[in-house]
Amino acid sequence: MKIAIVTDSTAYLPIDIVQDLSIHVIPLSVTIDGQAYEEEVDLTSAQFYDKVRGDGPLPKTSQPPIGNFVKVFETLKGDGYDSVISIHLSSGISGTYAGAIQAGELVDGIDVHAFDSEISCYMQGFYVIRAAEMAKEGDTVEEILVELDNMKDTMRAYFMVDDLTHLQRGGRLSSAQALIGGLLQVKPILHFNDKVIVPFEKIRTRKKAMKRIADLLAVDAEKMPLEVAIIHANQPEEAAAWKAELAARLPEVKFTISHFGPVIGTHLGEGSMGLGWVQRKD
Ligand code: MYR
Repeated sequence: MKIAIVTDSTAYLPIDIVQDLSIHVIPLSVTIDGQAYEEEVDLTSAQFYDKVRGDGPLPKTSQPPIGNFVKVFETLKGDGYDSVISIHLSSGISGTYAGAIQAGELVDGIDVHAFDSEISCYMQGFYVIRAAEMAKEGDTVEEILVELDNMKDTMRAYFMVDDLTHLQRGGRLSSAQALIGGLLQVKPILHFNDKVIVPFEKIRTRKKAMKRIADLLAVDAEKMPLEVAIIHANQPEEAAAWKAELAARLPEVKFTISHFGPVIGTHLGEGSMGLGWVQRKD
């Protein structure tokens, strides 16, 4: 039984992990000034933030075309794979997961199991890495899917943005919600609830929001071993400083620094920061 693990670019997995674990990545794209770029293939994160900063053009994002999924699944079939587990960003914020299901129905001779991470970014990556490690160790599709479902119990992510208009403009946080909550005047902490982004708490300043997120992490770190991702939108120094601070407070936690690439950056804006975690399997 040969199982392939597929994901999309919004997991923002480093290339060494992708190669070591034979993960297949399908890119989403971002369009700037009428020019479409597959993220992290045609456009790096740094290039993206440079292009759209200030009064720069308003970018738009697109899920991968179904045909791209079909091509990957056909190739995997040709390479002798029997099954695919295709892990994607939350179905509440993108049609990518639905695209994977549709494409799976179009390809005969290989079983495609799409998995809705109900989250995004490196937390999606946590699922992908676990699935790829299990596939390498010879676990079955059923065993991997059960483990992915179990991971949902301890998967958490909290994040904040510098400017909520990116999320509102892209329709991933309703205007009504933002206005009713008076969120535009504060630095709200956001999270995923039932696959969509909702405010978690209103906090006055960025510093206090980061402290509150760190406290939420500390509560879970008391209960179980964790792996944690610090995710930033073009703020590598701030992310490194936050990691040092968190690691001093929680020495038993394993930290990784990741980033919000062009697609997620389109909806969050430069300067966004987040923390996500899941129970670690040592
Ligand atoms: C598409 O066009 O299909 C992609 C839409 C992506 C929406 C992204 C919304 C923001 C997600 C934030 C994730 C934060 C995780 C810590």
